[in-house]
Amino acid sequence: MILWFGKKKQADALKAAGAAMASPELSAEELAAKEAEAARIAAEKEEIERKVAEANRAWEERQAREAAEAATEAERAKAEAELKLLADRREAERLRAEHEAAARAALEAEANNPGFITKLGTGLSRSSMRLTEGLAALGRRKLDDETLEELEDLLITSDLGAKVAARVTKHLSKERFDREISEAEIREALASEITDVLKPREKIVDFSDGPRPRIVLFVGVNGSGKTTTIGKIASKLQEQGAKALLVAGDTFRAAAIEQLTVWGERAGIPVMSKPTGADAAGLVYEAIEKAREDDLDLVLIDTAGRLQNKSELMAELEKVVRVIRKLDPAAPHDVILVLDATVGQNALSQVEAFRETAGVTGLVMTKLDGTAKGGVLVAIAEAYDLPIHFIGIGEKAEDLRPFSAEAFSKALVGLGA
Ligand SMILES: Nc1nc2c(ncn2[C@@H]2O[C@H](COP(=O)(O)OP(=O)(O)OP(=O)(O)O)[C@@H](O)[C@H]2O)c(=O)[nH]1
Ligand SMILES: [Mg+2]
Repeated sequence: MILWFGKKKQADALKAAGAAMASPELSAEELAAKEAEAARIAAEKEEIERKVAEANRAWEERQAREAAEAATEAERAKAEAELKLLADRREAERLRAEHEAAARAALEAEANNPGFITKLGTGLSRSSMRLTEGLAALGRRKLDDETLEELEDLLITSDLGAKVAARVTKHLSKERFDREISEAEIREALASEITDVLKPREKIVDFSDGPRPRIVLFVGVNGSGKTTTIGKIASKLQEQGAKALLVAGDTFRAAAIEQLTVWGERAGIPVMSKPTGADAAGLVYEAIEKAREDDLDLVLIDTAGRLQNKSELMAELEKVVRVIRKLDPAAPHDVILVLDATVGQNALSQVEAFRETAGVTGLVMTKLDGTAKGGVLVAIAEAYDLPIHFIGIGEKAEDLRPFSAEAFSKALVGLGA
């Protein structure tokens, strides 16, 4: 009875303690074994839970570590890419500078080549003749007021302009007044003075540089040499492998279109044209769009010759410039005024008018062969802050030369020939 009661009490106690399925029939050993088993299972479960938690923690730690590693790697790759980009840019810049320096050196060598100066001198012989003869007449003389006055007159009549004439003689008198001076010395001194006036205007243009497509507009009075100059430049560009397009913007005359086409064919550079009478501005618009599509380097646009005092024609030129600006506000990138040296002092008013209308950025002077008026280039250089890119000394492709202040000055005073 007591035992029974004891068993029941034990069973109740077990029940109360939450022991599962305690059986009143189990003996004390069995109960102890069961308890031990339950404890073992609980311990095992706890061990498994601990292991799972540990595994989870390890996994989470690994995840975090891997994420951190990936972030570091991404940072490193980004920094590396940035460094590479910087190095690439530096290299491209270095190559560009190297190319530019080489092109400049080649052009300068060409402009200062003694053979060229001799040729320019021969070309400029008529320009230099008046000066040369005059200088020879001055002979070996004392540089007194009378000689200086004669020299000043000589320079004025050689189209150098009153301002340059006064400046040069004043400078000469400061340095050598009242001293014996030989003809050769006068020439040397004169060449040096003229070089000083021209030097700031010396600017060799490198069409391979700058924006793409670089849009270059040629303007000037009738017959100044625009079409020929474009043709000569096209020949050079072809040699240098530029991808260019010539535009026959002189739609007034059939002969003009044909003339440019001949130059283009000779140089192997395409020419875009429209029938005579077509709107020049429209043609120019289409040409620039095409150059963009074809990813060309250069567009050289010829225009019809127009006298600077014909306001209607000047307005038409303004329209061409306006249309170009609509496509690209920075264009035309060059507006090159082509001047004919034979017109002498009239060239000054051409510069003034075309600068106003078309925003001239640079000059070319043609026909320096066979004129007595080449000195006007010095007057222009004195009056206008405009670079002189090229000079023309004949009708052939090779007769367009980069402008060199020194070569020109020497040839003008008869030192080159
Ligand atoms: N001697 C010499 N002749 C040149 C030179 N440049 C151009 N010419 C000649 O001058 C003439 C006129 O040249 P173009 O190129 O047709 O002149 P343009 O400015 O296009 O003339 P328009 O289209 O009528 O306005 C041509 O016979 C050329 O061969 C040069 O430097 N020296
Ligand atoms: Mg022409």
